[in-house]
Amino acid sequence: MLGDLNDIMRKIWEYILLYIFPQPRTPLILTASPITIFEALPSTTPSPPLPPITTITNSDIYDTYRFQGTPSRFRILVIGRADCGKTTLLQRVCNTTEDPCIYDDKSKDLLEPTLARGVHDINRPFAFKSNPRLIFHDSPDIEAGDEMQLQEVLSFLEERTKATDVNDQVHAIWFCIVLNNCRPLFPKELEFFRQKRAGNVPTIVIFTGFDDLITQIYDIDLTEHENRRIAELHVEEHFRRPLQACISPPCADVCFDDKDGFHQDQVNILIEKTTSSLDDIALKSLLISAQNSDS
Ligand SMILES: Nc1nc2c(ncn2[C@@H]2O[C@H](COP(=O)(O)OP(=O)(O)OP(=O)(O)O)[C@@H](O)[C@H]2O)c(=O)[nH]1
Ligand SMILES: [Mg+2]
Repeated sequence: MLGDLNDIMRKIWEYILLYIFPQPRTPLILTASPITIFEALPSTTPSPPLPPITTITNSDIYDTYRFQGTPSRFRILVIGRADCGKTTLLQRVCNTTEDPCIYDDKSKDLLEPTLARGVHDINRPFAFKSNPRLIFHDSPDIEAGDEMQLQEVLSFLEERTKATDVNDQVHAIWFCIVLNNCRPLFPKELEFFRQKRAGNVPTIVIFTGFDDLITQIYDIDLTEHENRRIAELHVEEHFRRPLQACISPPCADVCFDDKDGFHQDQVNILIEKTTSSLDDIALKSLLISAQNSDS
């Protein structure tokens, strides 16, 4: 009896698809048709519960949960090889030459400047006095040693994802990669982008040493502009494209070099790209005001 009804329903549905909505006609439409509701029903069930109009996914629940509270600190995880220019970058962002201070997560206070304690200990956040609302975590050098360093970074991200206070969550990752003609991407750098990471925190890649790359590939028969252009193509082919092909690619990237006079422009681009990669409006405005502020 139910089988007959199903046959009739299926024929009506196919007729509708064939003559009323001839294109596109995919098997997916058929499986999503009302017929499947009847098929799933045992004959004793009185009436089927109506399917929800909007399906709320785990990720929706997570997003709502993730951005609870009002952010007053913008937290950035900085990743990169040793000596790749992380501190230089952060000093430029904060427009300072001072040493960073350890940030105490409990008292929400800046402790004395101490370079040695803060740097490379991912669990010891630090900040600059000039921009105390920008909190940084410096990762261990993921390229050094074994798998431990990368695991430490991934575990740290997972842990911070569980934080209920929005201020304790990591809001962005700045991943520094040194541009080098001879050594493009390192295996563990690529590995980071090949992993599904907890929290889906937006990652911006900062290519440092663009000036060094130009020097490495410099051709005296070409103009300054042409050499720069070739360096840009090199970045595209050997760095940007392989990263974009990964399962968790960066949201954006920006090139940094040591040329005086360009620093502020580069910082502005980095802040703009980081802001664009954020979904939360409160975090966007916090980043902009925290970077500009000196209080
Ligand atoms: N040519 C060039 N040199 C740079 C650039 N960025 C940083 N440097 C230099 O690279 C050296 C290392 O910079 P740091 O900022 O100390 O690098 P770091 O990643 O913080 O180093 P560690 O904390 O020791 O891992 C310094 O001498 C910087 O002046 C860049 O874009 N181009
Ligand atoms: Mg440093």
